Amino acid sequence: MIVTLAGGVGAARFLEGLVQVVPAEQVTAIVNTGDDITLHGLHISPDIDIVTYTLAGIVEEAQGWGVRGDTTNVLEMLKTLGAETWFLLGDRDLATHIRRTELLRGGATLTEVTDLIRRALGVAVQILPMTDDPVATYIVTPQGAIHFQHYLVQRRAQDDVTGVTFEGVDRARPTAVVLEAIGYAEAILIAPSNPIVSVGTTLALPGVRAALEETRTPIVAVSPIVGGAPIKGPAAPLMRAQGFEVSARGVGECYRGLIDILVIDTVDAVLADDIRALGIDVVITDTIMRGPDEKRSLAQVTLDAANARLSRS
Ligand code: FO1
Repeated sequence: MIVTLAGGVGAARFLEGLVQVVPAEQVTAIVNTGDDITLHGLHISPDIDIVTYTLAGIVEEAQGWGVRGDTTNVLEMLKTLGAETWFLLGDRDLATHIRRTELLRGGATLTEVTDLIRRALGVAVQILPMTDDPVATYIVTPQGAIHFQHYLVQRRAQDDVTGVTFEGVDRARPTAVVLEAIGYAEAILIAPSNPIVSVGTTLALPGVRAALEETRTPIVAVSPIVGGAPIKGPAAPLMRAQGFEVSARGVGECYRGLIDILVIDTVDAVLADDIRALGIDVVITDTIMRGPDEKRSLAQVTLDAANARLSRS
C-alpha cells in the first residue's frame, strides 16, 4: 500500500499521477479535515471532496474544486432568502454535502461516509479522513482568530497572519484505519500540499507523528514551494507566521526529523545542499504538474526515491 498525506488541489493532482504508476486500489490518501466547515446546516469537507472529485474525473479543473459544469440554482435561491453565500457551492456539489450530513446525522462516521461517496463516484483509491473527530483550522490575525475558510475564501487571505491553531486537535484522534495505513505502508508520500494547514493538521493529531517516526518505511515529501512561492494557495503568510522561510528549504525545516527525502523543483536546485544539511536527502525534478504526463512523472520520481531508499536499508 502506498500512503499519501494529502490536502486539497495539489494533493489531488499528485494522486492523479500516482494512479498512473500504481494500481489505484493500492493507494491510500489520508486527507486533511481541518478545512471542514458547516454552512447552511451542511457538513462540508473541501479537501476530501477535491480529492474525490478529481480522482472521479468530475472536478472543475481550472479552479481545482467543485464539480465540472455545475449550476448554482440553490445558492442563488439561498441568496434571495437572505443566506450568506460567500462560499460557492454548486448544485451537484451540494448533493454531496446533503448526503454526507444525512449519513453523519444517522450515526455514520466521516470515514464511513467518505468511503461510501468515493465508491459511489467510482474512485478506487482509499480516501481516509485524518480523523472522525472535529478539528478546525483557525487563522490568528490581529483582529482575532477566524476559521480557515473565512480567512481564505470570504476575506480572500487579506488579513495579516500571526499564527495558526487547530481547534479540537488535542481531543481528536487519528482513526484506527489511518494508523493502520501508516503502519503497513510500503512508502509514505507527502503530497505537494500546504505544510502548515494541510499536512500540518494531520501531523498535529496526537499519535500521527509517533506512528510516522516509528515506521521504517521511507517518507518522501514533495515541496509545494517552487522558486520561493507556493504553486497555489496561502502557504506563504502561513509559513512565515509559523517562523518558516517560504522556500523549499523552509519546507524541509517544516518536515525536519520526519522525512527521509524532499523532492524539489529544478529551479530550487541551489537549495539542495542546505536541505541535505537538515538531514534530508534531495531529489531534483520538474514538480509543476501542468498535464497528465507531468503528474505521472512527478509521482514516478517520488515513488522511485522511496523504493531506492527502501532497497538501501
Ligand atoms: N475556494 C474558493 O476560493 N472559493 C470558494 O467559493 C470555494 C468553494 C468551495 C466549495 C466546495 C469545495 O469543496 C471547495 C471550495 N473551495 C473554494 C476550495 C476550498 O476553500 C480550499 O481550496 C480548500 O479548503 C483548501 O484546500
